[in-house]
Amino acid sequence: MQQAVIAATGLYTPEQSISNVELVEAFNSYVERFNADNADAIAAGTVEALTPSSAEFIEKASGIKARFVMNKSGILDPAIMRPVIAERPNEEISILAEMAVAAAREAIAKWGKPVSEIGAVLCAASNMQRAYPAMAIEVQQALGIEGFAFDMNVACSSATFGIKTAADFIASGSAKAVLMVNPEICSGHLNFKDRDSHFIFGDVATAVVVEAADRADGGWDILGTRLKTQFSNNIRNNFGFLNNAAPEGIGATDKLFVQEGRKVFREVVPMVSEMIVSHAADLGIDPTGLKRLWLHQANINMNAMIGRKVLGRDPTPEENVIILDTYANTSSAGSIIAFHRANSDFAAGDTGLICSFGAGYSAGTVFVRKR
Ligand code: CO8
Repeated sequence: MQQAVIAATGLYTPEQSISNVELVEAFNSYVERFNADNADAIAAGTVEALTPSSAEFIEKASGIKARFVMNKSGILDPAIMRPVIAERPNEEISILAEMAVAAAREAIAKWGKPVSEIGAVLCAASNMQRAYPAMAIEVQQALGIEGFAFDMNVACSSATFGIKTAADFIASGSAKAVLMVNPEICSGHLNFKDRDSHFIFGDVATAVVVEAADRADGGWDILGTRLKTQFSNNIRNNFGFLNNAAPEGIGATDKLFVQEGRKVFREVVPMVSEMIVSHAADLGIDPTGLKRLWLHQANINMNAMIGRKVLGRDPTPEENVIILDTYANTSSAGSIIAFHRANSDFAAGDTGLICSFGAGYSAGTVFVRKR
């Protein structure tokens, strides 16, 4: 069976960023306006007054200080409160594919081989721009790659599921190299009028080239991959192709991201910690000896708890990489941004873990060793 290697990664970061203070200022203006417009109904008890948000709460509860976005002006306009992204004609590359291509170009340039060696493209992300044609096929076309391509969605766990799928294609001989991209415009499905979640997500794209070990010059041996899913209603987005058939139409808020954040925290931390420890044991890896954790980036306190359970001590900032302070939760891309930005000090033989977790529930572990 042919082993697989992570050969290179790439990152596309949007130009615009929103700080917590800016986000909260816009939200609180919206709240003030809503409460003033509905003063009579609020006084009569038929409408509930909205409560302001706070930048201090956001940073303390999540570790997020800022997020990158594709459109800042719409999100920060209290009369709009959503990104405004113009639809493009079919002849033009779509915005999600464009972000993915930018990240892929960096990964391919670092890899240093011609795209003719890539046999498959996977677009693994939480939200696709459209049902079809696949984003992955658009990326394939833009980069001049032959072979096959398809989209896959496992919410925040999409990237580890994508790496596993790529490694399996290599093991079975379906492709010699696979490009996996994770474009995320999370702001497009975030309810910026919801105090509990308006701060959580940001936009970004990442890319990973996975290659057969016998052809790879360097990179990272994939020592083992494991996937897990367990149904939960605690993170949902009911947007879908049947919305148009629903009696109430498309506008309901459950067609955007909703979650029971506390329950997610409580249930996902033990599930993921146990999964990492048992996968490490099955691979003969001592988890306390891992040099680095590149975990999914949803909440800094969650990552600290998982890090402590896996390493058996309080991890140092170098051991447990945090990028959510400036990127927020970027869904599938989070653990790949962390890996991309914090692996250059690894020596041959050093071992680390890429791990993602999120809606489904879903979780994926990818143990890697520097070649
Ligand atoms: N400002 C001020 N106060 C607030 C705010 C706010 N914005 N929001 C809530 N509060 C208040 C609450 O009212 C509450 O007050 P009280 O105690 O008086 O009732 C208090 O703060 C505490 O509220 P919470 O219990 O909600 O706060 P937590 O401490 O639990 O923190 C978090 C909330 C940060 C959401 C936390 O629960 C968390 O991070 N949980 C884990 C979430 C997670 O990992 N989710 C995974 C989602 S990602 C995924 O898989 C989906 C992928 C799809 C992506 C698509 C893009 C849209």
